[in-house]
Amino acid sequence: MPASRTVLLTGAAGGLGTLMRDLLPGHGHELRLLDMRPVEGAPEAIVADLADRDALREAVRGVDAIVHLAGISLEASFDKILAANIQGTYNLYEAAREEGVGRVVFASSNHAVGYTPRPRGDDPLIPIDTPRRPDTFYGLSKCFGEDLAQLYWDKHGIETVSVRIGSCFPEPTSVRMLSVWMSPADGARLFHAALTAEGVGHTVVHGSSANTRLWWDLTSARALGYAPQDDSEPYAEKLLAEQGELDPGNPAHTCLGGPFLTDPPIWPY
Ligand code: NAI
Ligand code: 15L
Repeated sequence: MPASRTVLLTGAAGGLGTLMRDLLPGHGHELRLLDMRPVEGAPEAIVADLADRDALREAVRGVDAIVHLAGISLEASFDKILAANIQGTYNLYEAAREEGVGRVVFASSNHAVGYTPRPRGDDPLIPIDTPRRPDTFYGLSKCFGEDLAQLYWDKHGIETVSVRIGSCFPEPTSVRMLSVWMSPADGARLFHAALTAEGVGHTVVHGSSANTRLWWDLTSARALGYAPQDDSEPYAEKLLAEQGELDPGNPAHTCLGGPFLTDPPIWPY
């Protein structure tokens, strides 16, 4: 696949969308923006809900690929998750199919497998084929998105890289995040690799930096050409001094999904 030219970025007004709006053009991608909210500083952005199938069809027309970030990004009621993340992602794939878009990068999440115990000591890293163990309706919607991607590859030939993102923020803010943090610059590197690698079919990858305290295996991401440059370790001393080591007696500290395991979430995570 040639370096992609025009990419539709959904969720462009959100936290990750704002970071990627700045960073992806540096990798040679020209962005078309979409969100249900206006995108600050981008009056040309398409303001549309994922429920609006006509607007989605128009939005994807002529793009080479889609980076799909839009949706509810935390736990919510099943009805809300159903509308935005499940029906909305289906609507977007249908628009892609109707308009002949060949590649999607889907923002999946660690919460698709959030009940997976975190490795301790000499335990092996969590493999990419670890069984699904969603920790929320939110995580369940990411499982759906990954399966939808597989269906649209097998049945319609639309390729997807599903990125199970750890925590992509400017800095890690918790001891857990030392293990799952993806720096914004590495996020852009990974999305770029996912947009341009050849023959991905449907590939699932873990999305994080090359953290010293990594919990999961990055092999399938590296196979796309992703070469992470960052490590959360410089933040470790300060975060450990503030929050202490992870506590095996705290459910939010025992599994990959951290605070999403508890209701309400345990802070910090
Ligand atoms: P965010 O909540 O900041 O942004 C999501 C954006 O989607 C918002 O701007 C919102 O207006 C838009 N949106 C929500 N429902 C919509 C709808 N029905 N139609 C159109 N737009 C809609 O979330 P963030 O952090 O930017 O995450 C982006 C994506 O990456 C999400 O899908 C999230 O689940 C996923 N993700 C993010 C992680 C992170 O560390 N930031 C970790 C794992 C996954
Ligand atoms: C996610 O999936 C969320 O969208 C994000 O806001 C963070 O909570 C992240 O996971 C995380 O696990 O830290």
